Amino acid sequence: KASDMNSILKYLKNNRAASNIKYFGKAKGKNVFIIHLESFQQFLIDYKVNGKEVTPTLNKFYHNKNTIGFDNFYNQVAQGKTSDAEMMLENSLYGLPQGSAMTTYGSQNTFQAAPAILDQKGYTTAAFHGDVPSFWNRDSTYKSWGYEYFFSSEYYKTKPSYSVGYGLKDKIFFKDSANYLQQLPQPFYAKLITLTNHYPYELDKQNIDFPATKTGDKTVDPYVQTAHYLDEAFAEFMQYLKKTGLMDNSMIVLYGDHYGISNNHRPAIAQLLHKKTITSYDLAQFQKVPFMIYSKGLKGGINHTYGGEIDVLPTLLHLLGDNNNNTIQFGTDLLSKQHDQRVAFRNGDFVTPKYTKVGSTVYLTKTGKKITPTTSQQKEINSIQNHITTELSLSDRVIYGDLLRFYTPKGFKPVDSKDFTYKYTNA
Ligand code: GP9
Ligand code: MN
Repeated sequence: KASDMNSILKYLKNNRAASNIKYFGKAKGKNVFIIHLESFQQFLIDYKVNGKEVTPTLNKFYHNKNTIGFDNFYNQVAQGKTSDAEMMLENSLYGLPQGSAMTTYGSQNTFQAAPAILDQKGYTTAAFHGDVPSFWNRDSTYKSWGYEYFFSSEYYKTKPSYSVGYGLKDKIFFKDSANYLQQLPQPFYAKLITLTNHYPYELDKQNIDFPATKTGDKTVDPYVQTAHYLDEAFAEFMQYLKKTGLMDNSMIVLYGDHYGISNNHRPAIAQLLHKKTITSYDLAQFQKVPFMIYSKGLKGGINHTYGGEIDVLPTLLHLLGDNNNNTIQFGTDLLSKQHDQRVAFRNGDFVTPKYTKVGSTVYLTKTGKKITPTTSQQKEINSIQNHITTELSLSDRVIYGDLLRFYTPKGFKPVDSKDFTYKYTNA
């Protein structure tokens, strides 16, 4: 019902975070790259195997003086995995408690997604991915989100040796994507979704350039090898960005979508983290993924703010100089002084700078110590829980009820997905 929108608008009005004058508009007018690091966890950053960094290029990028690198940023996906991450990143709406919102609602729902917002500010918008267009219903969903171009596997030259697992190997993917990027009118918003660092972390012999870990868990041990390959692929892409000057006139955003090593591998995780045992607290903290924003001239550094994938869109819009005052977005700008540091997991668990709650157990976030809450702590925890539950259910109501069709932010033109075909005409 149209009236359902009112309670959501009211809730969001009370939960807005104003932009931070130190960062607002600092990347205005620049191209935007969103680089999706498949199954990439934060623990890999600066991680070493046999004294060698797994991802030297990403590490350097993370520590670059013009990069803001977040070290308390969590993935918040559920069953929709990659698609949940995409939904949060580009809409600031949560994925659903079950299934994938892109699959179930991507075709028919109304969205006010990043590509549509930026298209209306004069950006060219394009998504790149080396898998078939129908995976996670991307071909349809991207039209609802306003993507002008979707370069899926159909747009890339393929040979059996070019692919592994779900699709194109990352090095070939980045190299061939450059041919299309070259032709996009600037400024553009380009999202590149990598693939090789995906379970089961397979790679052909000639591309293996790093030792596997030795936990003895066959699912876990090759993870660092494909992560290293992804790092090399990114290094090659950076060379291209530097050579073409894109490095200087773009904001480059990197993020990991979700875990690569699932909770079913506790003994191996313990070995990787050099711990005796792994608690539920450790597993919650293991859900951290990278989030980095590079833009030449930006004041970088490691930022310890707690946040997650839901917060990306408001953060980026402020950096691009968009006040973003009346959109339906559930996250808040990570760089805002009013940013909300209560991070929701999709099952209702949460992390805040003070508490980490898993099931009915509460830990102190700083130390990992399990607590029996005092009366006043319990009050605080209940109020966080109440907030988390409300936020998740309001976001779900937007998607289940297709509520965005009843509300168009001022200055925004609704997307007509029929405007897009993604037919390859350039052959
Ligand atoms: C497939 C890829 C993988 O195209 O994005 O999705 P995931 O299995 O990680 O959800
Ligand atoms: Mn994924």
